[in-house]
Amino acid sequence: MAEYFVGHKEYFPGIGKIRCEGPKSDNPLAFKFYNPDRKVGQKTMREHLRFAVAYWHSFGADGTDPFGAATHIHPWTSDARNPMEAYEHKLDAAFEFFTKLGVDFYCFHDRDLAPEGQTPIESERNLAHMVSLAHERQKATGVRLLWGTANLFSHPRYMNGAATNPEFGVVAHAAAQVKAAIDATIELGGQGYVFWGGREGYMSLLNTNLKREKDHLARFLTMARDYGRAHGFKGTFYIEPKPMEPMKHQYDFDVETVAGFLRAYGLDKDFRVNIEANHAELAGHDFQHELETAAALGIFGSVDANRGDPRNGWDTDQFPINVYDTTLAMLAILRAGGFTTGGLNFDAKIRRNSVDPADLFEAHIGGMDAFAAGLLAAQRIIEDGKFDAFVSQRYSSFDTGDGKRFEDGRMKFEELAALAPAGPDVGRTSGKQERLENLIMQYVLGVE
Ligand code: XUL
Ligand code: CO
Repeated sequence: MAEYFVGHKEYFPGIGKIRCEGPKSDNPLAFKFYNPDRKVGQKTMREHLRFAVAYWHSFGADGTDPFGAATHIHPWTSDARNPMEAYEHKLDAAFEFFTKLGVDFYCFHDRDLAPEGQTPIESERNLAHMVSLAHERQKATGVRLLWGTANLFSHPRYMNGAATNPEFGVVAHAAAQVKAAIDATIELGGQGYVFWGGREGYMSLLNTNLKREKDHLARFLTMARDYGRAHGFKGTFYIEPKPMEPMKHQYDFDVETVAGFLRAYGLDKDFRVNIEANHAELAGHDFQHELETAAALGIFGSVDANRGDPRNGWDTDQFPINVYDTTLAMLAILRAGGFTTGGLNFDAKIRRNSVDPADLFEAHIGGMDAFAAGLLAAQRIIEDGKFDAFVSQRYSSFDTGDGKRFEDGRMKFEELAALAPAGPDVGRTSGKQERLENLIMQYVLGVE
């Protein structure tokens, strides 16, 4: 992979290509577990994990919070002579970062890449300009687009929703944005296109026609899908569930809700889910729960890899570091057959007081190591087969005889009722949770 910053201003001077130095390294700018070319089962780590950097958090966010102004002063913005040049420099900084870190993918919103214009046509022109530059940089470096999306939540016009807005004109505005963002994704060879409905929900039911809004959302998604397919988009459409924030209630609450919605409106063939760890937590679920639910429903697609803080109820978007969680996540992902068009996108941001350029590298290094270690542990769990053997045994009464006839639908309810066994010990089989938890600990701590 070419070192892209050559010939441009270097935005992360003093930081070179990040390499794997093994678990004992004390170099904060080295991988400890992520070794891209290491084979784990049939694939390399890089092929399994398909890491992506989120353009918005890494190059757009500036540390602003509801109580204070920006703390991250980006050189790629401050050295620009006009607004568009700032976006061009940001692109240079981003590709320098991708190549130094050694990730194969990135993800963006339309407005991360290019500024909004005075009219939809001007916005589209701005985006097209930046897309052509991004295309050149993709070709020069080999970095690819995991997915694109449209920001349908920041502009004030979307305060009452985008596709679910009670005013038709806003819905049309959202369509103009999504159309251009799908075009950009197609042009850049994006493997997916995400819909995150940040404002698709309500603040109060007193002013909301819930049924009409959901119908409009489905209508909008159907039209966008048809447009994408007609214009050559072969990738996966994803819905990213989130229960709330910024709205009090979002329609794409969690995986199960999204699955029901997709089926109700006949969208389940083209759409899968992009599951974010922090969103799972806000919905009151474990990350593993959302992944396994998606796999069970046949809609597992991609992951926004981050973590929340269990002590507070908002989307802190921190980098993932909990190897127990990443092990259970990778176990679910491997069992689902691994990623196809999806990957692990770090929808995560460094903290407001992380103001050194190296902090962005160290954050990603930690996230990549956490998932690499999780992958190693999960692969060993699968290869050893102890958990699978236990769970298979637990359900073995359905493998033959009456249990199998029940499972296959070859039994009447009366017959099932008549087969109720007598005796006090029926059902008194230990679930062995503690033994299994101890076993997980051995795999997690045995990573090498
Ligand atoms: C917001 C969020 C978004 C989506 C893309 O919580 O996760 O960044 O991932 O719009
Ligand atoms: Co996300």
